[in-house]
Amino acid sequence: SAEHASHEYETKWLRVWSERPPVRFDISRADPVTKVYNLVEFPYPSAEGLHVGHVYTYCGADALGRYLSMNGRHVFQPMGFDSFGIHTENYALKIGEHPKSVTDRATANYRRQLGRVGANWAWDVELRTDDPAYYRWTQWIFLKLYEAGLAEKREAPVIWCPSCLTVLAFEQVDGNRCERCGTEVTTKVMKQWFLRITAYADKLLDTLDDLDWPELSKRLQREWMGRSTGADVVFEVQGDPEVRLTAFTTRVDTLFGVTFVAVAPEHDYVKTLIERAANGVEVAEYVAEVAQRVGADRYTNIGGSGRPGIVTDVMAVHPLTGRQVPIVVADYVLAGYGTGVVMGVPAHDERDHRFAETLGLPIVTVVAAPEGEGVTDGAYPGEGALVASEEFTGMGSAEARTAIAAELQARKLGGAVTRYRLQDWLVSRQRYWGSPIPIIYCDRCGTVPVPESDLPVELPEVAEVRPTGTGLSPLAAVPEFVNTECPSCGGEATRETDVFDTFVESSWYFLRYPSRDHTEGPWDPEVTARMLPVDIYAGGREHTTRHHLYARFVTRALYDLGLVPFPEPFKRLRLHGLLIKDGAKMSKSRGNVVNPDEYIDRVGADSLRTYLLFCGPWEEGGDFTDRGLHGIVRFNGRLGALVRTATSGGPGADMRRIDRAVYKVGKDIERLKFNTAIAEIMSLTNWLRDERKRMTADQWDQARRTLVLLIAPFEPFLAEELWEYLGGDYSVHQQRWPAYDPRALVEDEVELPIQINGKARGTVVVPADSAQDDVVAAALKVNSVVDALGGATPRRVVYIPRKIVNLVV
Ligand code: ANZ
Ligand code: ZN
Repeated sequence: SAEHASHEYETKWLRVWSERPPVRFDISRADPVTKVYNLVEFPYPSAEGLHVGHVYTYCGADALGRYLSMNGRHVFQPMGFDSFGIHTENYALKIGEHPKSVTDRATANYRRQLGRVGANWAWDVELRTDDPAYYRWTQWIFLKLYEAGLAEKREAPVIWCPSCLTVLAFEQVDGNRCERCGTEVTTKVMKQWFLRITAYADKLLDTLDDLDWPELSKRLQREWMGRSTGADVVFEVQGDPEVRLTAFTTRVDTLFGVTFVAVAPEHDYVKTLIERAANGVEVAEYVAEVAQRVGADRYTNIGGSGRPGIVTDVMAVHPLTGRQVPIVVADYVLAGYGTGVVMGVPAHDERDHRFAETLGLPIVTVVAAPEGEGVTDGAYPGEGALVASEEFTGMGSAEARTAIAAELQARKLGGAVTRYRLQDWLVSRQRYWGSPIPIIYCDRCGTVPVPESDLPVELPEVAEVRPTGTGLSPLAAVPEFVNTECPSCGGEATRETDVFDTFVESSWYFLRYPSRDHTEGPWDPEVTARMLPVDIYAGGREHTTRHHLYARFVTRALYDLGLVPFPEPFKRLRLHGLLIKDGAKMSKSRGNVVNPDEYIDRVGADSLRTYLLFCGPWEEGGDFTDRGLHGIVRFNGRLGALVRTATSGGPGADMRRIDRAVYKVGKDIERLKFNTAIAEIMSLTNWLRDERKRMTADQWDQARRTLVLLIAPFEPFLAEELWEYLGGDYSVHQQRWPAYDPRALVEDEVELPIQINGKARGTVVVPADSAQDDVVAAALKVNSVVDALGGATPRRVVYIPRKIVNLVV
């Protein structure tokens, strides 16, 4: 078709560029001042191939990279594959193929697609996370964290995906569904490997402010980590001197209103309750019921299906009054937050109120609502003066919080604490397609890390990779893998059989790219010092509380261990907006997913790239319509034809319009406002078409070269083709970004007559829209005016913009 013929040159230039790369990044010569580490999120190679959302991210980053490169920066733009993980494995299982061969095929397809897009990837350092040469170092990093006490295996309530048959990290649950497969999750108590990200909560929170990141990312990370200052309150248990239940509260001022103590169904103490309570059987049934129950209400207690909880006859002792209150098991208490125990204050907390009302527990008001302040759902959650609170009565809430926390502290029954919503990062998975966790268990020596010289622990090639659902990974059924020798005593020992979640692999991949072939360690310290941190990272907002957070944590921990010389991995983070198709979210079920291959076949990569960046502000997203895309195809046709038009040689034109465009396009690209940059190029193109005949031959030559340079970041193929047509040196991508004359940015200048007391005394040339003060200052420097004034200062000024300035003395 005509459309097809119009972009045939793309294939030609791909070939030429691969034989003679126009811009090549030389790591050995990179210096920290001129290098730009321009990182994009690497994809996991799925069977569906590259998604247009990837292309959207990548062409924005590539346009910026090409622009910076034309401005003399050395731009490092690596690409790789996040090739381990449940996603690939689930697909492999579905089609009955081994994950390795699925991954190989998908990776090859991605590489082909990524190539067609025309981005300037540093393919010479491509990496794959399922490569033993890569995950060897993932294991190494894990062992460093283990030595530092930041990795531990412990029993805890964890989230289980009944379809993926593995545990998940808290971060991998979206609205109570598994992030990978969409199935509703349940909870289980299991022994798992955790990375202690909570130990870094303060550091990760406190350094957020200084990052050049979108405010949205900072806010979401802050909320996710959820620092909350409050108090721990210890309740002793009647008749069980061994046990102390610690509740976390942000409202210790309401302590005298406690009428029950609620524990999470997964809390350790529930086992004892089942034995001790008169209704222990009922408690056991309830716990089993909650574990089976799925749905958002389990975590938010909104809508609350099923019973809200069970009241027992086991009593807790109030730490200040000594009064007894019942211990209850309630589903609204989360096992993973705070201490998993809540002091129930039904008069002042809505959830406690609902619970007390349903189960007939007393409600005791201890904070007086100020006149006119509303009560919601029966509770008054606000602050005020304390009532019925012994010696604290009459104090305001804030004052009471300090005083009561101090009293608890003095009695060794609690005190002020800071807690976080953030939980430790669960990294073990009961699956096959991941890096083995480099740990050995020995009956005599306990938990023994695999010695560095034995890394990597390679993932064995096995035929049966199906998850077992028993809580053990398929590797547990491979005796040759499991049975080993204890590195410490040489006796019989067994290997850990769980594998790492893929987020562990992606938490450090950016450290590896510049040192990809380094074999002495995960990175070459000398190269790292020159190449990192990442200067700009482009990606999606779905990673804010997962990948971006994990990468910050791992980098920070490595920094504290002296292994990298910087605490933050990504100086600047930029997130692309959501791309929609014809006004609707793209999804397979709607059948409106834009397939980049199809579109590149039809209109070429240049038009697709340019349209993606034109259809909306990159950071906000845009609406992709085929009509809009064809507008770009037609524009490219007109632009090509215009550049190929010779001039007859006119009398000469005012060329300042071009300087202004050069300036604006550059500024817009720097701010990632690609859409307005492209709009400016379009407007310039129209102007050139109208003005061409007036230009001299030299002017026209200059003008069309400039136009071709301006499109180079967006349309690398068309720019190369037209540059060659104009007889430019190979390649357009080795050219400098055009210079502009800053004087041309000033819109028009005018020559103003200067009068003194109504008499003409000279003229001054000023920008047309100058302010009065600037005009007067300029006028007072004109020789004839200085003479005429003879040292006098004007009393009054009459300034009519663009017309006249009259000085009255
Ligand atoms: C008593 C109380 C009285 C509370 C009152 C609130 C108002 P943030 O700000 O999110 O940290 N809480 C503590 N641990 C919990 C858990 N594991 N599951 C569910 N709820 C839990 O919230 C802290 C408050 O959430 C705590 O303060 C506790 O309820 C509840 F008038 O304690 B409060
Ligand atoms: Zn041993």
